[in-house]
Amino acid sequence: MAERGLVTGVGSRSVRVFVDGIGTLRCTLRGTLWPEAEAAGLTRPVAVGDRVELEIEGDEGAVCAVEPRRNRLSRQAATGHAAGGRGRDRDRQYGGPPPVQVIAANLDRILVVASLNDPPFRPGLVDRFLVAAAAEEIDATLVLNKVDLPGEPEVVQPWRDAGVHVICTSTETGEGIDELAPLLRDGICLLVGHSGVGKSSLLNAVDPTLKLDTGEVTLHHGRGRHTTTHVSLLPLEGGGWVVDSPGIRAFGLEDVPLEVLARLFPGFGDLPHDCKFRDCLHREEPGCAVIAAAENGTLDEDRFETYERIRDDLAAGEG
Ligand SMILES: Nc1nc2c(ncn2[C@@H]2O[C@H](COP(=O)(O)OP(=O)(O)OP(=O)(O)O)[C@@H](O)[C@H]2O)c(=O)[nH]1
Ligand SMILES: [Mg+2]
Ligand SMILES: [Zn+2]
Repeated sequence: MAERGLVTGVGSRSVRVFVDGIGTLRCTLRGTLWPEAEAAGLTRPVAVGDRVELEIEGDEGAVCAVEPRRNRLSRQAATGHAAGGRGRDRDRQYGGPPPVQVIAANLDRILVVASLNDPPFRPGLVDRFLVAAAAEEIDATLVLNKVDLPGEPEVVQPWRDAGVHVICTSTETGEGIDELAPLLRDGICLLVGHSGVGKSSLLNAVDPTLKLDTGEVTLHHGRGRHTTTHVSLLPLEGGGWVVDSPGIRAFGLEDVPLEVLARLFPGFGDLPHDCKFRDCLHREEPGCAVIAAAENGTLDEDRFETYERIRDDLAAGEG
């Protein structure tokens, strides 16, 4: 019997698929799916959020086809600093870019979670996620969590000024949870961010029946413990699906061409379209509207500096 289902978890040998009216099944993948994924430069044929066709036998299934993705959030598997440069060595050896790992597919919203403190707020990581969401035309919200801790919640003001939807939350005081909850009720929502910022805690605050594991940060020098180890799609009581993901320390933007970065960068608006050259990288080019705005103060200096840092990393092949 052929059915349609939604992928809720991906293991090394099998995947979990939710089928309406039946429930969640452990499924194998048909062998033909692997060479197709490899040809497309992907680490795996399926990702959480994928809609698939499957054959069911007893209480198990086999995925035979993956429906085209509406969008995806992905990153290059093991590359750059994270893998000690192995990615690029392999590049040279085998003559192809490292495969792309799709974190989740068919998303309606991405919540970029950061914390005010413990671990510290990291503007570069926030912007990388926001750019990746913009590149896939996925609605994004910046969630500043742990606002109960000492610090200055005004750190998010430049993103507010840039027109990014921002909410401030605390799972300790309950602040902002009422504002967060409705965002999770609509379709599939992915939470991403550094380990320890409180992604799983926020989901527990919205739906205590989830009972997700959460972990102390301070024990590991503010780096987070990587408590969540797998990407999983979870149904919320009262509607909506959420994807909890393991903390990510660095996030590359390999899919984003260098000359497109500024057009997707939060806060740059239409400025890059006013540059003299279409492929302007806003370095030292004559007639650059972005540099002019940074110089005359209409563009926030910190925003421009974060852009420069990400652009230069991208240019150096470090995502
Ligand atoms: N003070 C304070 N602590 C929080 C808040 N939210 C979460 N925490 C704590 O922060 C720590 C990490 O929370 P998690 O929910 O495990 O963080 P995570 O983002 O899921 O981390 P990974 O799964 O490792 O990616 C836990 O000790 C939580 O109790 C908050 O709003 N305020
Ligand atoms: Mg977690
Ligand atoms: Zn320019």
